[in-house]
Amino acid sequence: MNLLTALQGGCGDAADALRIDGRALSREQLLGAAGAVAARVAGAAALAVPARPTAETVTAVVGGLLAGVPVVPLPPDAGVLERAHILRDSGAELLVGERSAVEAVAADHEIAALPVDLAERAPAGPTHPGTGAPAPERPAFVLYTSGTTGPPKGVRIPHRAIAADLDALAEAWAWTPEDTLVHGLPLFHVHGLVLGVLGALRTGCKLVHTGRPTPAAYAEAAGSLYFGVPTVWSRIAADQDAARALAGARLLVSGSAPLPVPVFDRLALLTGHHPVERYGMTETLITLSTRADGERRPGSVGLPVAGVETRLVGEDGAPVPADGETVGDLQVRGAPLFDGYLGNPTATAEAHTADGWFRTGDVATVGPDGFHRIVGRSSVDVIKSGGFKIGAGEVEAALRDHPAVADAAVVGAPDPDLGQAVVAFVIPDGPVTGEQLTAFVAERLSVHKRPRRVVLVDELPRNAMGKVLKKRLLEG
Ligand code: MCA
Ligand code: AMP
Repeated sequence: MNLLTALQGGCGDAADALRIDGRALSREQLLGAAGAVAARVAGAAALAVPARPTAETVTAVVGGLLAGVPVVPLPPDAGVLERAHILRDSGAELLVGERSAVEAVAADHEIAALPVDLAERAPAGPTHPGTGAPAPERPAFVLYTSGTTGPPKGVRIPHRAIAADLDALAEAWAWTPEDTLVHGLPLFHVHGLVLGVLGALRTGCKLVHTGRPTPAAYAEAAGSLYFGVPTVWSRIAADQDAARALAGARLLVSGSAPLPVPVFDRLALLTGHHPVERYGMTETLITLSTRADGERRPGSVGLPVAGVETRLVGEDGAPVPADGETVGDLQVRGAPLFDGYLGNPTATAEAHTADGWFRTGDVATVGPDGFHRIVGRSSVDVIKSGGFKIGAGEVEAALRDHPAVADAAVVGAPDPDLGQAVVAFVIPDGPVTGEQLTAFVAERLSVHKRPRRVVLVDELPRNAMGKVLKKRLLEG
């Protein structure tokens, strides 16, 4: 399946089709270097890419996709425990990307490093990998996502899911080759990587990656289409000059976490644009969105995108009324869905209903007009901070590994900048400081998973079954 149609189509190329990390590449240059990667990695079970936002990272990803080898992005700041888990669980046989990054990871793990050379070109001839087309059901990515407990699970995302979702989004957002897409999101999640990179390579629009998603960088990029998580948009809304500079854009798109209504309103005031809000998950890609040609209502994620169906069910499993008020568990099905957690059929089965719908774990309402509103998550143990999904259980387990920790409970406390901030309540078992525990977590997991605040306590509130009462921790 040709996922990257515009990249491979070769029409209308520009010298700066891709701008990232201070470099500009044409699509022809990218395709040439990625074709060389494809030739070298063909036949591997999977390849891991240390996903700093660079031209080498994009080339490594595209090389894997052309060769039909599943790509496993590694968060660049992943601590030892998280990195070892991802590499082992995914079965990645090669590390492909920037020389310094692949060599650093290979020094700690038993895996071969293959540095990307941007000057290299694909070998000529019709048989090199990349001229064929991987089967639609072949996994394009294995992306790691946190659940309520345990280490992150590998989500297998087939080529067909990505093609279907990007086409549905192009239709909903009137996304064309004339656009210049701007964002500064990480390249190890769906938002920055699938939408933010492959979206540009499939539609044929230019892409500017800003490195970090700062208001100043967004303002300077002069794009037409902007992607951001709510933390990015609220920082822009607080920076009048940066926000006003986006007035010339065509469409601002928010997702990965709820966009607060005051941020929506302020963006509308300063930029003149009502932002599109869309909803998705690693497992489902983007399933709901407001539209470029439709109403963009604050607090609403709109309608199912083409190829997606949704339903809301109550506790008894029966559908809830579409009255815009009654909340139900959101379930989805359709073309952009994943095809299972890698090596974990039990988790895959648990995530689906007997009649084949995926349980998102989010709670929502739907109105008579079909507009959806995400109300929250059914579990307090899944935290969204700055758009990153963080499993409370994973952070608690890391804290409990510290010799001076007797027990720990982690919650997502409301935070005006990050939506939720990771806060740890820890019962110490010896002298230890909050800073030491934060550093301990950062070393083992990713930087964004470390607690922003550690509260040392004598005991944790529990119910009669011994379960920690997290709601009480949040209130107190
Ligand atoms: C980070 N810092 C910390 C901590 N965490 N310091 C102390 N304690 C902590 N716990 C440091 C950073 O390392 C950095 O340090 C400094 O704080 C400020 O960093 P900055 O980048 O400004 O902000 P941030 O607060 O760390 O992050 C905000 C962010 C980030 C940039 C918005 O959260 C982000 O990139 N989010 C995007 C997440 C995303 O793409 N999710 C999509 C998931 P220093 O300056 O020294 O480095 S895919 C998905 O959800 C679905 C499919 C969907 O719907 O999209
Ligand atoms: P992830 O697993 O990182 O892909 O995160 C998916 C989760 O992000 C969803 O289950 C939602 O809880 C949340 N999410 C994504 N987009 C939105 C949105 N527009 N509004 C509210 N929550 C969102």
